Amino acid sequence: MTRYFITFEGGEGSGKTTQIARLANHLRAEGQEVVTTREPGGSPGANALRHVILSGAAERLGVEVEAMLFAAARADHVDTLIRPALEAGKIVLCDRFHDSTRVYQFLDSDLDPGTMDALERAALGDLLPNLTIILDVPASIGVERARQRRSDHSPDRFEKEDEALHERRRQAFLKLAEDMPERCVVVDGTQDEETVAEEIGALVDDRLGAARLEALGQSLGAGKTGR
Ligand code: T5A
Repeated sequence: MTRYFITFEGGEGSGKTTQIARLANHLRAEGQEVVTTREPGGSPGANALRHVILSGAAERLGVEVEAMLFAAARADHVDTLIRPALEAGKIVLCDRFHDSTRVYQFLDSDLDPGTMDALERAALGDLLPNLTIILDVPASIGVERARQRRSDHSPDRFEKEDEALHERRRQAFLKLAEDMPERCVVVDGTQDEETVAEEIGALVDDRLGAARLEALGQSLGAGKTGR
């Protein structure tokens, strides 16, 4: 069993949901226990807040309150679903996580960066993803994909924002990857679904192999000192 936490990030319609489902199938076929989840949401408490946030009901309260609501939803999600699943040795795949708050709530905002750090500490404690896959697509493509998919309902709080802002968010995700190359890997989401899935499958197999070797090394080291 390999305890491992993978988050998927990127703009609207970048293919996160599609690729999480494919990666979960790939890992289950290898015999891994996998939990898939998403934000905002993923637990009963967080799902209640998802509706408040995405309906736009909280928008008039301002970006700081929205950031707090995302953090509150995340705290519940982490405590009731993510941490227990990891402690049980499972692989958790999460559609958006704290990097989305960094990009959506803090980009272009005059919020104090200290607020962001404090909210992250409150929601995450010492938990960080082992790997973050950033699916990169130009905003024009992602917005169009999201528009086609939702044909039967109106755009949510964030989908309705203009394309230039979505493109700035894309650049902000790329900057996160540049700043944290160990954790964040950018995958070209404009490729066809199958090619993206193969690239992600190979990347994750590699990382899991390295994590298992490291865990083995640690347990052998502990065995030696215990003798
Ligand atoms: N938010 C979230 C914040 O502001 N702060 C936060 O802290 C958090 C956690 C969540 C919103 O909340 C914001 C960000 C978001 O605006 P959501 O409804 O959960 O909203 O939606 P998103 O996470 O934005 O995800 P989407 O559902 O819009 O897109 P996905 O999951 O990236 O894309 P997916 O897989 O659904 O694909 C979209 C369409 O494209 C097709 C699919 O078939 C589908 O029709 N597609 C492809 N087409 C061509 N080539 C490919 N490679 C394709 N892959 C998928």
